Amino acid sequence: FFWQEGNGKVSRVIRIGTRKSQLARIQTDSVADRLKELYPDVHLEIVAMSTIGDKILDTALSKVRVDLVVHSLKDLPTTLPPGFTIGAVLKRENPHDAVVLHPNNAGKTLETLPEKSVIGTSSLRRAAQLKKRFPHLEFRDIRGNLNTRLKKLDEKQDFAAIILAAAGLKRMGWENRISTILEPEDCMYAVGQGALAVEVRARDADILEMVSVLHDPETVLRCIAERAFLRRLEGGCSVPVAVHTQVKDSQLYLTGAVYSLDGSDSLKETMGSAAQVQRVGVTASKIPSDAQDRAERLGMELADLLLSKGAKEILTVARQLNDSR
Ligand code: DPM
Repeated sequence: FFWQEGNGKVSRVIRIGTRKSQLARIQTDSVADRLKELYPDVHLEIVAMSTIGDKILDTALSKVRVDLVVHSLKDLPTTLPPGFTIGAVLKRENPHDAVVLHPNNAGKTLETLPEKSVIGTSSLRRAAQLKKRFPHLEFRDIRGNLNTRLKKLDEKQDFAAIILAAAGLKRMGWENRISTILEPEDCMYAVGQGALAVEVRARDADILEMVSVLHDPETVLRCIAERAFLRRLEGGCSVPVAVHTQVKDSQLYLTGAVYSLDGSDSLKETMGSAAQVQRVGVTASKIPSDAQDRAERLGMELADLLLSKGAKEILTVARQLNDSR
């Protein structure tokens, strides 16, 4: 796959797959821009795919139609299909969730919204935590991409507010719609939230080497611990599991929690580890491997602690109730 410039110079063509939503395009463009800066001689081609879904994107990768795909890390399963790996995890945006109010409620907070106000979210994780914390509110599903959700909020009277990841809002240029960023005491975030991941074929050594410079070491270690925690709990991307990670004085701290659907039942613990296999699908050869091992072990040990206290039962019930809705 080579490209001949007008001047006769031949450069390699790298094909980047993206979904068609505005957020997917913005995320893909931001990674493409970084790669262009780093490798001015490489010719990048962005291939928009109408078929939605991570599985289809993996198919696109496996059929050699594209060399890499940019994802929100939180949408990637903790075990990738064989042959694929996460070649880069970029510096995390603000990982917290944000409240976006209906224009009629300007100035309000979740606390001061009237009794029975309806909050839109399809995230079991957000609903479970916020139901417990703000029992006067009601929670209903809201679906569609970010553009659709904002429209549903603003143009109808169905929702008093919706909850979205601050990172997605920022990337869309809608930071001004954020009324409150939720503190971890109110709502902890999803595993990998706010970080972008570059998925590549594990055997494409050149591509792996090329994208690996995009890795942000602190984000990588935090996300390895978070993903190891989720994988050990056997949680998919739609279970009421939440995390919070921090690097302080070279120590990595992981707080993890599981919730029943209404948040009445929950388990939450924190563990620390010195911050420094295929680790939950991430390949980062320039980040010390013992640091990655320790991050992975931290995630697994925290999950084992919660499992010993009954996390499995809470998640099994939550899953069954959710499936029967
Ligand atoms: C996953 C969840 C949601 C997305 C579940 C969760 C939110 C679904 C909803 C796994 N993926 O967070 O508990 O609100 O009904 C998604 C968003 C982003 C990536 C949008 C968002 C952008 C932020 C990022 C959807 N995936 O969460 O507001 O890059 O982390």
